[in-house]
Amino acid sequence: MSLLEIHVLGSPILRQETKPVERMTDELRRLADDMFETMHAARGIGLAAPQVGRPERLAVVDIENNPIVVVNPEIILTDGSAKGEEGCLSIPEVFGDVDRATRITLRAMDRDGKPFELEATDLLARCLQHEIDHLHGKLFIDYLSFLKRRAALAKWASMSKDFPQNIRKLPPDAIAGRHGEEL
Ligand code: K1U
Ligand code: ZN
Repeated sequence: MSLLEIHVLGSPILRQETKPVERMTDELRRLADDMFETMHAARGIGLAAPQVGRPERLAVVDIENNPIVVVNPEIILTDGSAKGEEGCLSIPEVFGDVDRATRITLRAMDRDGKPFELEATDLLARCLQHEIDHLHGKLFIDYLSFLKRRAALAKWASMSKDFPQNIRKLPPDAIAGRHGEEL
């Protein structure tokens, strides 16, 4: 497996619509594996293909040791709503509260291309909505009020120079187990 580079705010691919996956291939399964490794190394709970510079409609999430690959995900039901804090591996150290559905049902393909439906609540539902937004070029800062978005962008402006070409390279020693322990 390999650590992938993460595209950060300012990289055009983060604002592009993704392309539906027609058929799962070994190459896309390898991409999903590399995305899990990158997400764990960055201490994240989700990662979408555009964040690693790929145009496919594919994302991974892992909360409490429950790794899930979603390919061409579609939310078919939502219920409830709650505000909760979000971060983004493509906008490091910027956080904001976002209103999201507290329960969702989604339809997707798994890493073998098999269709499935998943009901998710709370943090898993929030994370899946965040990842599906990435697949449509949307970022959590788009939901912030004018003032909070301006503050978030000001914080980002002070940090973006640390990411030449809008690329975040994780140090090789960032590779760690799922709970942060060194291997
Ligand atoms: O897609 C991403 O950028 C990953 C992002 C997913 C996410 C986090 C929080 C709420 C919704 C979606 C992250 O993993 S950010 C880092 C993180 O682990 C985290 C940050 C804030 C709250 C909880 C977790
Ligand atoms: Zn994100």
